[in-house]
Amino acid sequence: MRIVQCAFVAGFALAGLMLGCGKTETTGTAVETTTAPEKPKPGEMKVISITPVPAEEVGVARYFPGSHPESAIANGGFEEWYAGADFPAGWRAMINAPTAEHEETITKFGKYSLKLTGDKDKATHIQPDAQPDLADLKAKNVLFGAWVYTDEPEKVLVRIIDSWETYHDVSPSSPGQWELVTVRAEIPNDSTRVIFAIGLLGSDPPAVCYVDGAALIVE
Ligand SMILES: [Ca+2]
Repeated sequence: MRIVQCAFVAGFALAGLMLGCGKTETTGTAVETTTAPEKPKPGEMKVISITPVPAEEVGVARYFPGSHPESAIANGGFEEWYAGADFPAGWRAMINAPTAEHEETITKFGKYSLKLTGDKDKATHIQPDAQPDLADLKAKNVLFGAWVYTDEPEKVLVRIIDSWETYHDVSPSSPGQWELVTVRAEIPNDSTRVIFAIGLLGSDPPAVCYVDGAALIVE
């Protein structure tokens, strides 16, 4: 399990010029930073906890039964699919699209899960098509996650991206079994952007994962 944070200076982000990259390691549910804490930048998000299993120990598993009534995103159970296109309703690609297919055999809840196949050259992501307005997320804690099944856990990322394009990531820790993976973070009052995404790192052959029971809880 790891969390990698890459800070981009906003003015140079479009040019893809990375001016600073710090690495933060975690050993449990709490984030441990190897460098002295710096003064938060405007809009910088604070990660409260990340959870591969045992999610039950931190009391979040109840939010991920496949379709929690408090979830702020639609079709987290991937039971609904766009007609004529093999892509789950309520979700869309973020920049580079993984291949999305409905899966009937390896499922956690209901009839279907989401099978994602990545790309051999680049990272691919999906994100909810609709989420709460930013104003409704400010000064709140958010909990985003999903059940994930993969043989290549290090290549699967559940992430929240903040105003500085800092990626707050968590990967599953166990291959070949369903695992609940979540990120909980505090959205600052001066946030300008929050993105929730599930991604696959580029690899050859492309990585494959199955996703079910995704939810976004605004606490
Ligand atoms: Ca399902």
